[in-house]
Amino acid sequence: MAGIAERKVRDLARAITLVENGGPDGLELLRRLAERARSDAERPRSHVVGITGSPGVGKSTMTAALITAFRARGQSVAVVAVDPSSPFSGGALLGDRIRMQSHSSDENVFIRSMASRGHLGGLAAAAGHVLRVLDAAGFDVVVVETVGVGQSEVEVAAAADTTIVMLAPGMGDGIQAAKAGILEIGDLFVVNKADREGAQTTARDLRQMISLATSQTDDVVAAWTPPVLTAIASTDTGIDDIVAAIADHRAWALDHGELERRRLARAREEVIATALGMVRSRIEAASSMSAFEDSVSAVAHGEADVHGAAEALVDEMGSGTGS
Ligand SMILES: Nc1nc2c(ncn2[C@@H]2O[C@H](COP(=O)(O)OP(=O)(O)O)[C@@H](O)[C@H]2O)c(=O)[nH]1
Ligand SMILES: [Mg+2]
Repeated sequence: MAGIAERKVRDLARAITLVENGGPDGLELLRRLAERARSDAERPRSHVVGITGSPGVGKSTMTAALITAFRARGQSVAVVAVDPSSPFSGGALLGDRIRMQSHSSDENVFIRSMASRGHLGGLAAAAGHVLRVLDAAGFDVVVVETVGVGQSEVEVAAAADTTIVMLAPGMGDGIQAAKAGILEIGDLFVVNKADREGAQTTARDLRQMISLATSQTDDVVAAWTPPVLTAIASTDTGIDDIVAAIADHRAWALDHGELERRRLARAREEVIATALGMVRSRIEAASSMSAFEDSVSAVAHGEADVHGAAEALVDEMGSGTGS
């Protein structure tokens, strides 16, 4: 734990692997981090920026551009890239890492990729744990890049303090966004690849859809109208406006209790998912006992009822020591 506050890459990487796995050692580390956080409750918290959108819209390129912009403002940045295609975090997103390599020698930049599958308590819990470590490390900004395809990836992005939905022209993306329910989660929309034809049309369509959606909400005064910006991530064009919009949203969310509401929602999900992971591993431990096999056999042969067998398993689990 010693090196986390100093942002030592090796210690951070090790800590993240521990909490990501969701095992007892990781939970113990989280307990110690929470203990230390309590003694320093006034410290500034990381601002979590979620970036989501279809594969290829330019999320990683945008993330790299944002790192440069935040660093130029003296802010430290951590990136968590969630890749749904790879079950191994070690091998995920190699291309992204290479692309972001220009920042690799800077101790105020930390980049980590994370597989979206294979976590004991699910992706939301694992991502929540990872964010806790990065927060303890004192990063000013944490960018979470997720592919907006799977429900759990979208949920992770939506749980951010500020969520950026990225689109690109000519992919029918505006309509796709509406269909995928991505329209509701964006605090800020970026139409990237503005060097290509159709970017302004896509932006206009989006604005129309957003104004339609926000005109239907009753809380007009408090409502945030998500801005739609255009950018060319590959040439660092439009990045300053995005950084400014992130700051605007943060200020609004702070003022309207939205930041607090999201942090509560995130913590709630994390606690429930972690508890489910614990229950699952206890059930697995209890179900490996021979008494369980006997009761399964009895259920299969109609000699016992499912409910009774499940109850016995739960009782056994409760008395077990698995965690
Ligand atoms: N023309 C153009 N290409 C871009 C832009 N931003 C990113 N790209 C390219 O689009 C491809 C996909 O980008 P990437 O950042 O990997 O997308 P991701 O899958 O959303 O992370 C890469 O070849 C980028 O170089 C842009 O603004 N304009
Ligand atoms: Mg990417």
